[in-house]
Amino acid sequence: QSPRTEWFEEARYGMFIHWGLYSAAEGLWKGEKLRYANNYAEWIRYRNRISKEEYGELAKRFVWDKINPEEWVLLAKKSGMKYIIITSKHHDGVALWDTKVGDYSLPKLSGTNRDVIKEIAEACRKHDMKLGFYYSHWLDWEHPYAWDHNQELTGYVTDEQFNQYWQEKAIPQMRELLTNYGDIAIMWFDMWIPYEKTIFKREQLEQAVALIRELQPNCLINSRLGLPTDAKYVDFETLGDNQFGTSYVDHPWETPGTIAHSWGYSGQEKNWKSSGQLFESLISNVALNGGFTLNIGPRANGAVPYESISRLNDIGQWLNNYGEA
Ligand code: JFZ
Repeated sequence: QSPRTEWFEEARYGMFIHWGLYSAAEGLWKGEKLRYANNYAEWIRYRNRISKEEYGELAKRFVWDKINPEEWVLLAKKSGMKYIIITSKHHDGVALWDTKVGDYSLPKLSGTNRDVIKEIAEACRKHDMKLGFYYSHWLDWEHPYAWDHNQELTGYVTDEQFNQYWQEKAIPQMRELLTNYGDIAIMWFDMWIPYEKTIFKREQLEQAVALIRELQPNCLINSRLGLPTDAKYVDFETLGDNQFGTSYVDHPWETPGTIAHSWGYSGQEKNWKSSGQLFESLISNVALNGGFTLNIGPRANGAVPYESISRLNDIGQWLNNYGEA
């Protein structure tokens, strides 16, 4: 086991944050609910076939004088969470930070000089919280040469074209994230099928590993990068969403979980899990040497839904009273 992962094996409980243009849609597009019942709110551009231009308009709905990432950090801290992973770029291709790679970013689309990634990085440093970035490396519905697994939005893409996306957008953007925001604890990738079944070449994924090792030698890489799970590439395993451990595992692992259904904010959520259920998920994973990364989906004004805050508080209170550090 590498010393890199030591803190992660102690941490066990972290906060996932899904926040982006989709948060402003709130699971509705022009009065129409997400197509396909039971779909994720952060997939609305894809599911409801929204054009890039119209989707970009959602950026106008962000309420900048209310948005304060430090509040998310304080909520995590108070809830007993030891790290935060935020969607620096989700499948929609929108960079939350002030990227110099292209102009498809939240700051540029909403005409603000605020850089939420910079702010959360500063708040994490201030409050002694580890920070990780979710970066959607294979799906990017904005770049014409990136991939969408059904080739419905981007159309058919050749190997050469995909490599152009990789070299001109993904790699340079990851370089920015790993250069400009201080210590990054985790790069969290999200390709849930083996790379051989995708357009990726092994060398391209190895290029990402080399970049991360070069710029941030302590940064952990999760298994959804897509390379075979061998310690050289993968620091911890990410199970399927909301899938929990069934037996003791010897290497570091975690489950990413939601409090209701969607990851991004949806006004349509009905079935919120109980505090007890979520707590049981945490405890059962920890008992099997795993961890739990529990998601919140703040709204476009930065507010975290009451349902999420109350459940985080319940778990946090127990941890603060009875949990061993
Ligand atoms: C992916 C994303 O598509 C989703 O929007 C969210 O970001 C989530 C954390 O990850 O969705 C998945 C990924 C993997 C599985 C299911 C949904 N899986 O392995 O079962």
